[in-house]
Amino acid sequence: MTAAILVHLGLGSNLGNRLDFLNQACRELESLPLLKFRVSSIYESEPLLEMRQPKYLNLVLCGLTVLSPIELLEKCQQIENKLGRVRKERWGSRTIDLDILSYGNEIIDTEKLKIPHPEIEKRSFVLLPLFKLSPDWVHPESGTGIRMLWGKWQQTANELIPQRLKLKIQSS
Ligand code: A4P
Ligand code: MG
Repeated sequence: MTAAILVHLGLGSNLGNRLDFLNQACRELESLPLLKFRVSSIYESEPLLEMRQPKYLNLVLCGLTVLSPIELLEKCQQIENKLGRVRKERWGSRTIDLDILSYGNEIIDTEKLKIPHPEIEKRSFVLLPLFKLSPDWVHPESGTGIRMLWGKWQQTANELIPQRLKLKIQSS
């Protein structure tokens, strides 16, 4: 039997009914299935690089999967398409964005898939929910714990910290 792997995913939405898109994406991901599914609080964050875009709702979730990394990426892209994501420009507005943050301790560096996600350390909307959800998470490449990574971001970045909202994901 294939061993199940713990994966962490980052979700973001900044178009339309953002909460609804996050809810739908969570429902789809949980039924992949992702076992022992857990989800962080929902945070509102400013778009990266002060792009002229609506604010994002972001969250991080985790669960156990028997899918391979590529199979998981394909499932994520199918869910993005199903929820009406249109790809126009890199970092453009989107109904839903699903990024694989980590897949166990694996390091993958291909054109199609980079794990851990290369931008984790720079992104407060990933670091903060990841820290709250899985405080023991360790970056597979650097071996640095999430507490340290989040502390470092707060010392060095000159950006607003994402705001935790009282909104909740409806469990399926
Ligand atoms: N890809 C490679 N590695 C991965 C991975 N680990 N997870 C490839 C998911 N996809 C991965 O992604 C482009 C390609 O990346 C995919 O075809 C896949 O093969 P995409 O989702 O089509 O394009 P994108 O999302 O516009 O590009 P990218 O580089 O993934 O952007 P990000 O990093 O997702 O940034 N501001 C706030 N506040 N909150 C946000 O959530 N998100 C973005 C998008 C910009 N600004 C934001 C937020
Ligand atoms: Mg993406």
